[in-house]
Amino acid sequence: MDNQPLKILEHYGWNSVFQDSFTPLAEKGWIPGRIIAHARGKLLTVTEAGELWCSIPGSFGRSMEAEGITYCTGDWIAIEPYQDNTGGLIRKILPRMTALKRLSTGGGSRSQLLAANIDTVFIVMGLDKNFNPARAERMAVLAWDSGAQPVVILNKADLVDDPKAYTERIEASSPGVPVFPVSAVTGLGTEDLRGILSPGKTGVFMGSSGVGKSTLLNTLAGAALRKTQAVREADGRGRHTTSLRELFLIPGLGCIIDSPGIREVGLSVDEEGLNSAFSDVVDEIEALAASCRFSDCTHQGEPGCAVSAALADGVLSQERYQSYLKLKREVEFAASREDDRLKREREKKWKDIAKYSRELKKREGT
Ligand SMILES: Nc1nc2c(ncn2[C@@H]2O[C@H](COP(=O)(O)OP(=O)(O)O)[C@@H](O)[C@H]2O)c(=O)[nH]1
Ligand SMILES: [Mg+2]
Ligand SMILES: [Zn+2]
Repeated sequence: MDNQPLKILEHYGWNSVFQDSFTPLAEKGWIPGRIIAHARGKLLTVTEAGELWCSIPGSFGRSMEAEGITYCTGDWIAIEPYQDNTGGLIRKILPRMTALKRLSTGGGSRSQLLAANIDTVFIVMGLDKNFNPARAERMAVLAWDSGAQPVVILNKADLVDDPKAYTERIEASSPGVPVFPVSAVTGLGTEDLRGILSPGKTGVFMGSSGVGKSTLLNTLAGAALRKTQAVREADGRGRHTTSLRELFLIPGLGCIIDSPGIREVGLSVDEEGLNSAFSDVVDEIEALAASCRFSDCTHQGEPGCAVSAALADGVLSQERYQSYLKLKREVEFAASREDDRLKREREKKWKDIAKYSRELKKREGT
């Protein structure tokens, strides 16, 4: 291609590979679009004509379920637009170039898929209390597995004396993964990050809540695209004020997916991570539990359960509650596995010690 300016969709990553798989679909009058957010079974997409909300036809939903496939932010899809262009229907998910998934814990659930068609996975850690080379390593495994290039961002470098020391530890434990110490607040090191993406490329932020992903997005964009935690606390309206959009186009830089749902789920989610990810659900359950008939109610169908009533009334989101329970089971499962592993290690250690002392005795005997 010569120096034609990029079309909108090309800025969003549209290329000849997607075009090839789309060509036969264009004949049906369908148009291509990229999912930039989804909520309550509706997809917000960007198309050559601008943003378009798409619905999922029942038949499509059923066939996705049957085939065990799902959509996620970053997917390219074929859309059948309504006559009046006020929306459309998703008709096909185009084959993905890459897909970031959480580690499979068995069973093909729809929440396994985190982001699609990404070039770079930015593993974001905070140099406050969030630094953990082992965790970076596990996240890098997920990233490599997705087909994208992992990059570690050590944010909040303004808070430590010697960022280089942290950089070296990651470089030692995660070979082949570039490491960037930055500060989203002072801007330190963020210029170096700009070289990673380019127009048409997509990165995704992965990392615990509070490490500064949204702040970094805003710093890179030079605009407040995403509300940050401090802002959210200040405006007193809680998490509901965050924008729905998850995939952001930063002119001249590329696209970045900043999704509250992508922390590090499926790695070693701990109780704390679970509670912070679902603080809204946890708070609501806690408040509701006071009205349950039984003080030791497990909210699993007991009579007079306020949580069940809230779910039935739609006061508590069924979808969110279910994903909370699912992750909670995962946490419990991971914890029990970890216990087993520690137990085995302990047993092996004692066996080794016993063997060693037998050998010592033998040697002494000779
Ligand atoms: N000192 C310092 N604080 C930061 C930096 N980046 C973000 N923060 C703060 O960390 C908190 C969480 O940031 P946020 O972007 O909401 O984190 P997210 O949950 O990963 O999106 C906010 O209070 C930010 O101001 C940084 O580079 N240095
Ligand atoms: Mg955020
Ligand atoms: Zn209950």
